[in-house]
Amino acid sequence: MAATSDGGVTPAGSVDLAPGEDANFKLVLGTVPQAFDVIIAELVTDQSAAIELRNAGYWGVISSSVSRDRFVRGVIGGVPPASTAASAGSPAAIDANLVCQGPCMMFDPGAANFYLRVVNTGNSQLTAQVYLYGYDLDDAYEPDNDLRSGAAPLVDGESGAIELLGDVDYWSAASDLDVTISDPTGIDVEATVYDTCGLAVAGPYDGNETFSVYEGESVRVRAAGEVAATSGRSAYFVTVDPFSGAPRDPGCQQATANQSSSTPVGSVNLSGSAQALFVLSVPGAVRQRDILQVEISKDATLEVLSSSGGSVLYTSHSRDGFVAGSGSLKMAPSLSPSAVSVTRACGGSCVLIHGAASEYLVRLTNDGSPGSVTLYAFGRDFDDTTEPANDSSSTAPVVTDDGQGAIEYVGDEDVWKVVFDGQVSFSAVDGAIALLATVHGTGGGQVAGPYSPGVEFPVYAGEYILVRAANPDAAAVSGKSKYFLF
Ligand SMILES: [Ca+2]
Ligand SMILES: [Ca+2]
Ligand SMILES: [Ca+2]
Ligand SMILES: [Ca+2]
Repeated sequence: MAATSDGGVTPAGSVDLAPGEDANFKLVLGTVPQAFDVIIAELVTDQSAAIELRNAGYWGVISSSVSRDRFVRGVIGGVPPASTAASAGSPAAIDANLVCQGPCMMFDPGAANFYLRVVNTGNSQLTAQVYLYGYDLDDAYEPDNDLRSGAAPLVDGESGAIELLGDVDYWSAASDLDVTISDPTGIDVEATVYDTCGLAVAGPYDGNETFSVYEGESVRVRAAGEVAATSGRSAYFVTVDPFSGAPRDPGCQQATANQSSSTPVGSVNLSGSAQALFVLSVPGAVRQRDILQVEISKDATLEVLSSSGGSVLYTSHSRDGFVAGSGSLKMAPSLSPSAVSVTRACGGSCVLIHGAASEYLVRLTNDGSPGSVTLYAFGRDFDDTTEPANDSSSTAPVVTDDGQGAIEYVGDEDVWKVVFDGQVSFSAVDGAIALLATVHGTGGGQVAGPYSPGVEFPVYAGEYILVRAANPDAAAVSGKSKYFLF
């Protein structure tokens, strides 16, 4: 059965089916997909019937329809399964209509091949014509509105349609508004509000439900379920009313990392255990520094997530350190205070990242005490001055009488070369995260240890000492991870 380009004026084929009988057509789309947004397959009948769009191998059902009101992904219950192999169809064209005249579906074919199966699900003979034609989507904002960046403005009386399975339509608010998205006559829709950072902040709301949208936010409209329909059954309308001012928790803010440890990149007032979100952009000049330090002005939960807002990469609950993932840090037993001055401390929870990405999501969860929380995010050099040479035994520094380093980022390992036979004293700053030292032979194999800070151990010329965090997922600012090898 060949697709037509006349907008559905000419039928592409016909069926004459006894109750329970089906017919199969191999679809010949030719150049029609290049000339139109989508293909419509439609059976013109008021009788009980089903159509199924099947894949190139025939047995996979892509979508189904038993009504002019909608089509759904996959099969529809109650339609008898195919029991015979597909038969090849024959040619022809259609009738341009926003509303189908029987079971119908729209699909974007790409370069794939398809079969159409027509089933008589009624109790009497079904004689009907089948149309297969190229069609341009009626939603004027397609396909730009598939992305938030291509959202159309929310204006009273505007409309859109969910004409394809999986279609999403974004709308943007230029001012504070109350919005209602009407339910289409054929399918149900739902609306979700996204903040200026693209994070879902309210909804989903059903069709005909009124909700508030703040300036700069976006509304995403999609079908409630895996369903779509031609515009006559999937069109929805936008109603805009004066803002009713329902308050909402502080939304997301944009922040840009800098190179100053004393210049905040953002702040937020938080009460109780409220949360705040920042989308943190990290400019190239900051990424080129050794460390990106993300720090807040109090000991509360600081999480650094991948930019999509998906997985938690790092978590810090206090200035004492941080861990990869969402666990919490176990502290080493406190040692006697060190006489050596501490290089750097954080003023609150902080996370240090070596090899920063261009964007993160930063989430703060308040500790219960109300007040303003300040966010810092800055690029800086390692405090550990033997980085990155100490990452490899071939460039490792020599243990002299004042070897010192720090485990500043998750995964940091520091290798030291031994050039004498004797004793080495291993110590760390008071309150440091748990650290370990191991002794390795010239071939790299471990020959002694692990040792914890506060011990002396024997070493021989030619050996190496490796220092790392006891928890391989933990690290801390140098004031909480600095160690000494005497
Ligand atoms: Ca649409
Ligand atoms: Ca869309
Ligand atoms: Ca180090
Ligand atoms: Ca290192």
